[in-house]
Amino acid sequence: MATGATGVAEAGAALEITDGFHLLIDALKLNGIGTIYNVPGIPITDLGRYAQAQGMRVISFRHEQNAGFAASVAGFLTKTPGICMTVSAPGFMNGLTALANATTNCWPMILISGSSEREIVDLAQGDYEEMDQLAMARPFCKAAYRLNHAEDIGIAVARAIRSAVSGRPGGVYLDIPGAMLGQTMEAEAGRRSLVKVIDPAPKMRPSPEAIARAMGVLKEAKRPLIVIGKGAAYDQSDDLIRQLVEKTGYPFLPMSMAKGVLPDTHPQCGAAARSMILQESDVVIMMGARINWLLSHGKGKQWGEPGSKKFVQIDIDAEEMDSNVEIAAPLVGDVGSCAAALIEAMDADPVAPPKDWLDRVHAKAEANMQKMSSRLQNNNHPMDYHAALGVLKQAINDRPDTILVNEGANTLDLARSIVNIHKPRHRIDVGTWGVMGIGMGAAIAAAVETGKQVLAVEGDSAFGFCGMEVETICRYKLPVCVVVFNNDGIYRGDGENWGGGDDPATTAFVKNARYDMMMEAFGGVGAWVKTPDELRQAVEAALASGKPTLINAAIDPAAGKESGNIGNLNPSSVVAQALYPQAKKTQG
Ligand code: ADP
Ligand code: TPW
Ligand code: MG
Repeated sequence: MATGATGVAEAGAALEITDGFHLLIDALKLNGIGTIYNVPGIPITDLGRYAQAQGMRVISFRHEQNAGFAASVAGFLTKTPGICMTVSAPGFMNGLTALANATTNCWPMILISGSSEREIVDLAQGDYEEMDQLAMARPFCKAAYRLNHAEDIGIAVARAIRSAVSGRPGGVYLDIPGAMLGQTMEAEAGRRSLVKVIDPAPKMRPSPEAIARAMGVLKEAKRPLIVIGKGAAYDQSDDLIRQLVEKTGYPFLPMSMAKGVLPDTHPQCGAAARSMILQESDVVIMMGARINWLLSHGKGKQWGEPGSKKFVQIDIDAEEMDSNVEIAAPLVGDVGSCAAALIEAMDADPVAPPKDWLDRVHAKAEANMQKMSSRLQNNNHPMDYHAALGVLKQAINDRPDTILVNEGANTLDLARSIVNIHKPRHRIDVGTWGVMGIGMGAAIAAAVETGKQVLAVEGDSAFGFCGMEVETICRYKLPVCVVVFNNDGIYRGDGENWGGGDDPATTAFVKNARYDMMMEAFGGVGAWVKTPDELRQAVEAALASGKPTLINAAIDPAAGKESGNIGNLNPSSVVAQALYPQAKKTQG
């Protein structure tokens, strides 16, 4: 008999009690959370079972890091914290990387971990999976709380949700001592103890003075630019962003996970003229994008003459302003409210669309795209990245509802610039840290949260960090097609052992590895393809069928570059060139 969350019928009399397990489930459900990304074990095995019995979707993973990545991506996609649930010490630690990554990316997530007996942990008496998890978690998240009493569950969950989504979103840790889950309470008192969070992420409107200041800067602009970041994608005010961009007539540049907020094919998209617009623009509106390493900290050659730019920055977090360069006009608020206020100001006092500038950006973008287009159709043998990505670009153009997940080095950098995205939040990648291993968690979360088809384009190394989750994809029958760009290694597959020994190069993998057979091992579809035509057929079949599929795409081991587009970030050794003749190949 189903017990229901709040009542256990005993000996015919309705003994209305509830317990920590069920209060936690009820608290999550009350706040609109319907999915848990989980790896079972003591003390949370039954929590997962009960959650499933109570109508929640519980997706059990093979490794907590992937469950955590999935939760964080669910948070990005839905503006509701994704929930990752783990066991104590080792499971908790495995989830912690994802929690830290969520915080770094400003994605809301809650890591709920079971923990051992407080009294034993605090006296370091060696409990099962003993660890002071609360203390460990603190530096890696926005907030960390421990729940000692079942009657506090309602308020603790409310606090965790609000901490995760309000202001700048991020990761929150909730520590659940196992004993607490079994505590009982009178059901009615339990119901009353639950808290529904009202307005968890209140709108933050910029002040009229701040808008006037920004308008003053925009009025002077000759070569303006709008940089759209994943904070804007997260905000979901897609219509307002489009209105603002179109009203200004300014070219825009999407950061990687903001591709699709406006379609990459939009006439004002300047992505294909990136170098030129970054260098030559005189006023830049940063919209939910930090001026961090991904934008060379707003300095250096990439940004043209020092002092040649003024920045208007829209961000929910006031502390982000002036983090790297002076911000002439800070707009502290949510993207939607700031965009609406700017639109209103421009309705009253229009800015002139910079036609000549936009024409120049167009011309440059066209020329660059032209140069690229023939490379995308090459038939080189072995297949190179460009030919393979030409096929995937077409596949996404044909099915713009497909969510693209992307990780690797060359696989990431080239796919980001080649594959157009047409809809908001339809590209998920390695984010601010450039973390490898997010791919399968992201693909699973995207499929679960949206019900849409997912295409995960993975470097063979990147895939290795999370590949076991293909079993999860098969088990839950998710519409995920994984394409592994198999170049036999990290960056390239043709590395040598610089000491001349028998061990393989540090960056090389087994040649001709059959990743496709991993998917087949669990009942999914596998394909090993070596030409663009074979790839096209396999992708078509996968996207048309929605079946879990892994396409192992053989890529020329010599086609990639060391570290993809960011080889310049590798530290250099002054003696390497003299010591190792091979260093020339990777270090130029
Ligand atoms: P990207 O990597 O795409 O450049 P970042 O992750 O560096 O983007 O920046 C995202 C920024 O967006 C963060 O500074 C964050 O504070 C901000 N942000 C997050 N949510 C919102 C929101 N709803 N409105 C405004 N800014 C937001
Ligand atoms: C958690 C360092 C950055 S990119 C990469 C590694 C290991 C793999 C690149 O090879 P791949 O792609 O995926 O085969 P390709 O097309 O260039 O061959 N550990 C973590 N994160 C990062 N970023 C690394 C290591 C890294
Ligand atoms: Mg590789």
